[in-house]
Amino acid sequence: MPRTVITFGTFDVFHVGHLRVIERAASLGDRLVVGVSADALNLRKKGREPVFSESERLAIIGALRMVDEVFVEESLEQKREYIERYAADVLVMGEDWRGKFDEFGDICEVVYLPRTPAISTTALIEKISSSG
Ligand code: C2G
Repeated sequence: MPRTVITFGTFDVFHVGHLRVIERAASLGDRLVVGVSADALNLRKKGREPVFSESERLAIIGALRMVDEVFVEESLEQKREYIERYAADVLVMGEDWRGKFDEFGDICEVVYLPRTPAISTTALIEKISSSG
């Protein structure tokens, strides 16, 4: 049976930290499904619009060769539904979410991966906006 991995993220202003987590998630199974946060979810969660729209972020993630399928993550509360819909065997999240999704351990394996140090969308936005 092929092993399906699912992961979630905003992936705004795509950078190498995003690439590394997707590569590591893909290496844990045979098929990788990625839920990309909806613009509305982002606004609720972070209080600002992403730089790249949901359709742009979806296009970028979907074009990666490690990614087999992408979908829009409409709400954080639907995780169980998404795991079941895509028949995921493994849920991968960055360690900033450690402990938050342990409840899904009854239907899949839950893995938290370390973040790539010293890079973030917020830091990039600040760097770009102060470079002009
Ligand atoms: N990431 C990383 N290293 C960084 C930055 C990000 O490993 N330096 C990882 C995060 O841990 C996460 C993924 O990249 O696994 C996407 O990060 P975000 O876009 O910040 O995702 P987030 O807004 O936390 O959305 O359902 C949960 C949300 O959709 C997660």
